[in-house]
Amino acid sequence: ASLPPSQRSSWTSFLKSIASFTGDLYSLTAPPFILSPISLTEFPAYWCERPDLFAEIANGRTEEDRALRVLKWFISTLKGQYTTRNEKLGSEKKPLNPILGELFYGHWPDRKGRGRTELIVEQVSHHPPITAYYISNKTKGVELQGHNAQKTAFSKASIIVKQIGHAILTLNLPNGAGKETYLVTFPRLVIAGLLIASPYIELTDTSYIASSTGYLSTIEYSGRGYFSGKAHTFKATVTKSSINPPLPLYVFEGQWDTISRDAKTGEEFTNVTTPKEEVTVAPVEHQKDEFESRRLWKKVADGIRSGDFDTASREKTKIENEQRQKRREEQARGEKWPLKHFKREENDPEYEKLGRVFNANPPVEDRYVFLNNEPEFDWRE
Ligand code: HCR
Repeated sequence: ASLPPSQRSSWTSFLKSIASFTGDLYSLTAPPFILSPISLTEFPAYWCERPDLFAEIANGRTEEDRALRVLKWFISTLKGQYTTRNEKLGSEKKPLNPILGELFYGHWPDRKGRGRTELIVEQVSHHPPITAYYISNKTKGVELQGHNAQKTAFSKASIIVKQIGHAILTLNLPNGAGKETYLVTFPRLVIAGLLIASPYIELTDTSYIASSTGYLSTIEYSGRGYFSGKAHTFKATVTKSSINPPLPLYVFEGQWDTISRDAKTGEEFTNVTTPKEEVTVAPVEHQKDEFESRRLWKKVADGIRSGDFDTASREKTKIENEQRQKRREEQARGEKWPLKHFKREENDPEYEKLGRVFNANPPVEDRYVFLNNEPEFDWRE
């Protein structure tokens, strides 16, 4: 992909501003062609675009079986999380920077008894941007609660994104047999392709899934030019803490955007070459809350989609000014914006406990606890 000549100089100055910057990328003004009409509050939907795999975690017969199913679900989300914009919009793009209190609600319908899965997202901080989410399949007793933030740096013509935050997957076992929890951490991102103005994501380093049952999945990522030489490569090693030394019980290898296999048997582990299921969202005219993402950004998104960047930028400035005004008024009254669905807590005991297994860095993190106040999902497909 080559850069449209009219955008060349704005892209170059955008790159220069990134190179000399170490704050959050959202606040930088980017050239129009790199703008996405989608807000970052929509991103947590990527966790569940294979709702069958999410639901099937509950069907695991043993602790080991369930740990493998959690790993399979996680790996199968990566293609959606990190390649969707390239597939849909031509390259990675700059998402809309959510406002404080922005909401995104959605669901995946019940099909073939898998249960209905619901998604609740709230932007719990604007600066730095932090997105909290709660995803649940009540029929199967599977829940995911987490928050995401990012720290960015510039190195060797790429943007390096360290993901901050974590998610806890809870599995409520049937017949009151207790629950299992899984701490999920996130990989580091490299945004490459900047010099040709065609950004794409490669994953690097290591992420973990640590289970309360003692199973640990260590997932190493690499791209072109590393150990396999192939893009989007991973190697997941599953160990159990009670087995000492921690010999690998399983190793899965392959591409997170296509297929991976059990390294010993060659049996297929993940396959994301089949279509995924996008989240169902109420049409804007049925969205009740003015903070619901697609309703809030409608005029900006329409402008970006139709190439009317003047309108997009005017509407965006309007929203940003209103926000600034709100914050000033709150400050004058000595108040803080009340979150709707989440409550921040300084420490996540689950993170601290399960994180010890792999020496999580940092050793302590905050959490956003879901308040169990589901919106009225009264709009139905
Ligand atoms: C880094 C990024 C915003 C954050 C996005 C995250 C990390 C959010 C959490 C999701 O679970 C996974 C995810 C996927 C995206 O790849 C990642 C975005 C990629 C680009 C965007 C930057 C803020 C935009 C930089 C501008 C570019 C394209 C030059």
